[in-house]
Amino acid sequence: MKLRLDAGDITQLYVDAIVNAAKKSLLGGGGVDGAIHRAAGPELLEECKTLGGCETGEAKITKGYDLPAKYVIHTVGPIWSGKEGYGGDNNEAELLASCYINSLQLAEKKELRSIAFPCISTGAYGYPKQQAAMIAVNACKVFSNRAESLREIIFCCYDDESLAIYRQLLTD
Ligand code: AR6
Repeated sequence: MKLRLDAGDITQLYVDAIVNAAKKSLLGGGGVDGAIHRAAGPELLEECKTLGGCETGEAKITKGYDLPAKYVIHTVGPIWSGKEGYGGDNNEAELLASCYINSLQLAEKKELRSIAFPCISTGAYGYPKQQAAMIAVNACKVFSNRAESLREIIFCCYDDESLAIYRQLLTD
């Protein structure tokens, strides 16, 4: 099992599944969610409409349609409510870890080999980037010890700050 970094747009990746940092309705939005829906085409929204939304920390899977990725795993990250350095007050850390674990579990259930994550919750939802990255890497490392089908987990960093943070964490 390999954990690696990629810089840039997650919609361009040829992997079995890309993860979407979605909202509870699963009906599209801005940021990476908007980019994924644009690149996948309107059929993605049609399938999302049949899913009945998604709770924070949970995950649901759809096909990838026009994306190079075969599947999209939609997960809903927590909205940050704390102060930087003080932790969130509403279970944010546990919920963010659940996003990663539940997405990985869905990928295993479908016997996928590769999955790429964006930096969930660190855009519109305001989660401090360093704290979110530590949770992401830790959850994926723990999961990798019991992975069966998965061979590769990619952290897709869209901005330079996230890229630097993940580079540091993955070389530690
Ligand atoms: N590829 C990879 N990462 C990207 C891309 C891309 N094409 N575009 C943005 N990012 P955000 P959230 C990064 O705001 O904080 C949506 O409206 C971005 O730099 O997309 O979980 C949903 O519908 C950041 O590091 O997601 C929800 O309402 C990361 O993706 C809400 O935003 C996450 O930023 C979810 O907020």
